[in-house]
Amino acid sequence: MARSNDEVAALFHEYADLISINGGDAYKSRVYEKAARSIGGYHADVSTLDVKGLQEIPNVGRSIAEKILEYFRSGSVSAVEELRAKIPTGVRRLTAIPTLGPKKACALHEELGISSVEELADAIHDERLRDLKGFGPKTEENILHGIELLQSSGERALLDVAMDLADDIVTELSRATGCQRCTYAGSLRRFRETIGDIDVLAAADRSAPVMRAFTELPYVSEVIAHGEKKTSIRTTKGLSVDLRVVPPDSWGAALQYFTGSKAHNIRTRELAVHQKLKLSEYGLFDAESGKKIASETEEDVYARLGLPWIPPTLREDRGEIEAGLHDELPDLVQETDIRGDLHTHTDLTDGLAPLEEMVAAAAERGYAYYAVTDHGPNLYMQRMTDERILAQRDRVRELDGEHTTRGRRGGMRLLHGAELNIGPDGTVDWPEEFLAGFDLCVASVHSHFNQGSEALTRRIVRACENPCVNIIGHPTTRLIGKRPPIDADLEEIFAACARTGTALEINAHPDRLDLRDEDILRAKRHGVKFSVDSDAHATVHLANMRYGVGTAQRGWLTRDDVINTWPETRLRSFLLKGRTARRSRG
Ligand code: DGT
Ligand code: CA
Ligand code: CA
Ligand code: ZN
Repeated sequence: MARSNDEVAALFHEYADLISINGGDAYKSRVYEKAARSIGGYHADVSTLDVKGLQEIPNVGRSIAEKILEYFRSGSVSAVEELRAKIPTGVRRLTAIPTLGPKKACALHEELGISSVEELADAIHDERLRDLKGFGPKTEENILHGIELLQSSGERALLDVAMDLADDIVTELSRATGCQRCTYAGSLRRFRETIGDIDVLAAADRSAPVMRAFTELPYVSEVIAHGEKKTSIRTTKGLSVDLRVVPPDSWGAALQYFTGSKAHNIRTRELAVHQKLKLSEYGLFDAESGKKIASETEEDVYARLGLPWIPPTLREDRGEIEAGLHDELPDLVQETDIRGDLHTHTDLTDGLAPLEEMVAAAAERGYAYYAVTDHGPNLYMQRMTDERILAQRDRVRELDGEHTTRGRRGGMRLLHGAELNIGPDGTVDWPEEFLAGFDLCVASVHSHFNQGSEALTRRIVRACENPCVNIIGHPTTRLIGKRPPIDADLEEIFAACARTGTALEINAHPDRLDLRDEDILRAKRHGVKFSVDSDAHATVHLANMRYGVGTAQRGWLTRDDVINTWPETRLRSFLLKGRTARRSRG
């Protein structure tokens, strides 16, 4: 995806925040908020558009279009700079706390002179917030929670941010003189949910030209270390990148080493020692004679240790070594196995693109089926009505099978669904008679995150017991670095899913990745099935599927575990759930 769109979106999000911090009008702030979302989800690269082209983006008018042009012309937008200058950096630092809004941040700065996250934490512990209007013990607890989240996510980047950058670096370095191979390794190759730093590996006989190409990348803000074997840089966005250049014949050993994880490497090294071998980033050697035994490919290295090649997403020392030794590694689900997306939105609710565009983009991805699941009426701001959803259903039926995807007989099948809201008591938007008219229903929690554990658990179990609910969307509702997972009893929910034939979603949005890998592993033991979905609100989000599949792999899932890899007939019979029994009885 075009990075310039993300840049401009981030700038306008900040501008919207600055407007509210400054006590500006809420309407204006919302206008920029909306524009930011539209730009982030727009299919064309905004840096290539003129004033007219820019105004074709939903929610972008002339004045916003001009600010975008100004940004690409001069590197900044004067209106944004003016507000930045007005607001003390201390206040801006405070708004980095995900649970603290701009108004409260301002009050803290003005009333108590607090201008850093640390000062705020101290003030809460000294109970100095108690006297401020609008700050109760509950607010304090929320703020402390936010500070914890902020500090635990630390400097780690979200997966998509790191991946976009790494893809770009690998493309650039591959063009450098003498570069024979280049790829990313480390946590990124393992698809961890957040990335500490990017590790890039290149193979070349002479490292200097590759190192030079690296330090000359346009977004390098600082060269931290510069050497023959390893160079480290920091980018303008604050992310660090390590590049190692190795001789072509040690490629496999180096890739194995720098992919990690550290825990996995320790285990592979132990295996080597037991066989009187020595494993390092240079190769696998005979411990006594020092003779090199394997190094060119990862497959060679693993084979000489008595292991099959282990997929990077499994390399966390969670049993993959034992499984490998017994030839019991799972046949992991791949992105190419995915036949369709089962949770997506259109502009009928909070999506950015009309139905026709979403469907065309899905067909472009080669899907055999595709579900449209806009929000039900209980998220009141979405203004859904029975008439509107039924009108959408008619349109979906008309488009069903109309897109023929390359290499497939017959057209892409469309499923008409909805994303229901699981209310505080576990009920959902529509009565069963109405729900039975949908091909599938996703149901998710969107509010009341702080109910007690028992109430939260009962709430989701009740949704599972609804015969029309097929998938629990973003099951723990966490937002990485922003909102913790809800405190429900997951084991009980997993058991309910398995018992009722309800799938759990692996939401592929890089802010969510929900369920997370460890929970997937636990759920799988209960026999739960999963649906890997993009939850796309724009055509460009459909491509987030790769992060969902990576997460599914980290949870050891195979095709059989993932319902949207199944042929359409098997999927449809899973989706009937309790509805058949009800129909034949009734
Ligand atoms: P990150 O950057 O925190 O997201 O996680 P990684 O896994 O990318 O860690 P990083 O960048 O420190 O190191 C890259 C890989 O290099 C790591 O996955 C395994 C390998 N490695 C680094 N330090 C050690 C070490 O002390 N021992 C062993 N065996 N391997 C190491
Ligand atoms: Ca790393
Ligand atoms: Ca590193
Ligand atoms: Zn959704």
